[in-house]
Amino acid sequence: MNRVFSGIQPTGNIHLGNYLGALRQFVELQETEECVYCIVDMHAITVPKPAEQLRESILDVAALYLAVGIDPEKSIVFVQSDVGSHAELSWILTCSSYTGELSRMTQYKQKSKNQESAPTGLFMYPVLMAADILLYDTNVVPVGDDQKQHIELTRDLAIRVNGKYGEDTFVVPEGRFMKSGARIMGLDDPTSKMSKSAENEYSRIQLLDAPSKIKKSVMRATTDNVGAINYDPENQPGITNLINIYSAFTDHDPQEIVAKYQGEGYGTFKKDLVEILTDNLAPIREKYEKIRHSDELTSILKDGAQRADAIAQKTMERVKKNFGLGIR
Ligand code: ATP
Ligand code: LTN
Repeated sequence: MNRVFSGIQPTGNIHLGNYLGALRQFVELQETEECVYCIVDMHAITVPKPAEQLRESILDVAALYLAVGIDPEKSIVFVQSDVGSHAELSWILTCSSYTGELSRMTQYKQKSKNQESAPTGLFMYPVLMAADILLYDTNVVPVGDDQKQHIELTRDLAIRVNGKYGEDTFVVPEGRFMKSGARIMGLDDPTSKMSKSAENEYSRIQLLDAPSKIKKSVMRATTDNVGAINYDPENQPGITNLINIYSAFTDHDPQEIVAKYQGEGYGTFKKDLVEILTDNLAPIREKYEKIRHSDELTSILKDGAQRADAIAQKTMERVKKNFGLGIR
C-alpha cells in the first residue's frame, strides 16, 4: 500500500478546479491507499489575514473535505500547524535548498512580482510544502498540474539530502496529476486558471455556490463567435474548458460530448451543464451544512493530528539522527 499525502490551503472557497484537480482524486485514492490529507494553514499565512478569518477557513475546508467524501475512518485528516514537525523539517530542508532554485519557482515569480517587499514566506513556501510531503514518507502526491514544479523541487531536495545524509533519510515521492480536470480555466478568461483569488467571482464556480450563482457563472462564461461546440483548446478555449468540466462530471469523453451537441448552440449546452453541476454539487452542499458546525468536525481534526503526529515523530527521529541533530 502506498502512502498518499496532499494538502489544500484554507483560503477562500474551494472551486471546481480544486475539486476536479485535487479533491476528487483524494476521495478515490482512500479506497486503495493509506491517505493523509492536510489543511495547510501555515502556507495560508504567507499572505497575512485576520486570525478569526483563518480559523473559520480552516473549518470550512475541513468540512468540505468530509463533504466531498473523504472518510476519516479511511484517511487521516488534520491541520498542518497542529503537528509541529512541519516547521521543524522545513528548516532542516531550507538548509539543503538553494536560493537559485527557489527563485526559479513560477508561483513565487508570479506572486512576488520581483518586488523587494515580496514576503520571505512566499519564497520559502515550496520548502514548507516539501517538508509536508517528506515528513510522511509519502509515495504519491495527488495535485493539480500547477504544482508540478513544487513536486519536482521536493524530489530534488529528497534526493540531495539522501545523497549527503543517508539514502534512508527520505522516501522520494511522485506527483499524481489528473488528466481531465488537471487544469480548469477561469470562466471569464479561459487563458488563466480558475483561481480562488481572482477578483471576478463569476470566473469560478465554488462547491458551495447556490444554484442561481452556478447558473449565472455558466451562462456568462466566455465562449467565442464560432458558434459550434468543438473541442479545440487553441481556437475555442472557452467552450473547450466547459466541455472539460462537463466531461469530468459525466465521465463522457470530450468527443462524445461534441457529437451529442452537434448542430446545437452554446445556450443548450450551457443549460445542460448548469443542470449537471447543480445536481452534482447539491449533495456536497447538504453534507457540508450538516457537519460544518458540529463537534464531530473538531474531534475528527484532533484525532487526525494525533495520528499524523505519530508518523511525523518517527520520521523526525530518523532525520535528526542522520543529520546529527539533538542529543535525546
Ligand atoms: P490561488 O488561485 O489563490 O493561488 P488555488 O485556487 O490554486 O489558489 P490552492 O489551494 O493553491 O488553490 O490549490 C489546491 C489544489 O487545487 C492544488 O492541488 C492545485 O493544484 C489544485 N488546483 C487549483 N486550481 C486549479 C485549477 N484551476 N485546475 C485544476 N486544479 C487546480
Ligand atoms: N502548494 C499546494 C498546497 C500544498 C500541498 C502540500 C499540496 C501545501 N503543502 C503538500 C500537496 C502536498 C497548493 O496546492 N497550492
